[in-house]
Amino acid sequence: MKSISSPVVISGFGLWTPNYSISNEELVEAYNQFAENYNQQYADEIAAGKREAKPLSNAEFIEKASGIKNRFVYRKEGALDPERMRPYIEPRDNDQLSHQAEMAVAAAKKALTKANKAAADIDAVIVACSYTERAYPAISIEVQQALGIQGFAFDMLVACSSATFALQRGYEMLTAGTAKAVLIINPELTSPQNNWRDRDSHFIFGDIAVATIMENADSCTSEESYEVLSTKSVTLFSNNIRSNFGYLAYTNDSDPFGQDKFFIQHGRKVFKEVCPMAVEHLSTQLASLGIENQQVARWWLHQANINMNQLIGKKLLGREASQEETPIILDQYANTASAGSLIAFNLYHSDLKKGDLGVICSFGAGYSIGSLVIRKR
Ligand code: CO8
Repeated sequence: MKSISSPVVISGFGLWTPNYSISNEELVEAYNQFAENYNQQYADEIAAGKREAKPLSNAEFIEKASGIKNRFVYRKEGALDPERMRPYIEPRDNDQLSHQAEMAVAAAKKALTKANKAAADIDAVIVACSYTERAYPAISIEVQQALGIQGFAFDMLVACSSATFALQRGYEMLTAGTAKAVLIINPELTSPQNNWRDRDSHFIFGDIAVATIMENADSCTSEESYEVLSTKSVTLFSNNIRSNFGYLAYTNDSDPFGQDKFFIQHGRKVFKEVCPMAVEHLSTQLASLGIENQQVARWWLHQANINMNQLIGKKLLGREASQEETPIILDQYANTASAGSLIAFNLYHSDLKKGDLGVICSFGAGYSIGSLVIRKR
């Protein structure tokens, strides 16, 4: 173990975007065709009150209710086929790089370049996201091998807060001296868990991978870095965002592809309960550092819903927050589970000046809230 002296910094970051995207219009057209086919197929049962008709979706509603106009997807094939309504992701042999590892490696390479680091400089890898495509061997260990990193790796799942909670674990390892440089990757492959046949949620998610390098300031050679001033997390159990997908389906004879196995939420309740929690969480954290909310130059907030972010921004600042202060990336990327705040960070940072303060914050399923206060060096 080394002795601890120098502060922890974020020294590299990278964003990998899939090749395919789906606009609201394309999504709605496919869903509505599926719904009409369904309603026709079950017309008698629907008329007899034995089955509910599928309601139609609407692109204007989606944009107004969520701020989403587009989403990137790892695979587009199949997702817009009214007869299928789920992407086709081809199976791979055990000796091929798995899908999520491929996404993770692509983002990791960008972060390593930005941090001016080689694989030999890293000794810990965390893959943190809402789902991993298998339980073991860990995706992180596969990524570690693919990049040629010596040391240790592990996966962690905290839904929307996977990214911020993983950054916090990286911070702690560097503070404790149990790692010298940590690679944190969030390969959010959400499209397989999206219920493409459900009008209320089919528009919400997109796929993406982000990666971050953390190290102590004394080893940092990056042209751009951010000192971590504080980390804070809180969790509070709620069933308002839930998926029952899991390995018990085989033993309790439930349908492994049943409705409850997808992402399900009570969006209004989430909105109402999580916004005040996030405001309180962030205001308290900043106050403990002697920082007033108005002194923060940029808030890289979780990206689930534009109205939510505007409300949180207003409560934090006591006035409307600008796009510059609380950048929104939902229009192009949709909700990318834990990656949203870091997409915003990757896209909206270059104008910050030395000494500027920023906050990275996630909020959502769990419930969970995770935040880091950082300062540009
Ligand atoms: N088209 C047309 N009408 C629609 C549609 C649609 N697609 N969907 C719903 N409607 C209808 C509703 O049925 C309702 O009709 P009625 O008034 O007749 O009952 C009406 O529109 C209004 O519906 P809502 O009240 O539900 O609409 P809202 O304005 O509340 O918007 C949202 C819905 C967008 C879902 C909103 O509530 C929201 O975003 N809330 C916040 C949710 C949130 O933050 N969730 C956290 C997300 S979880 C997460 O980030 C990670 C989870 C783990 C990853 C999972 C990977 C898959």
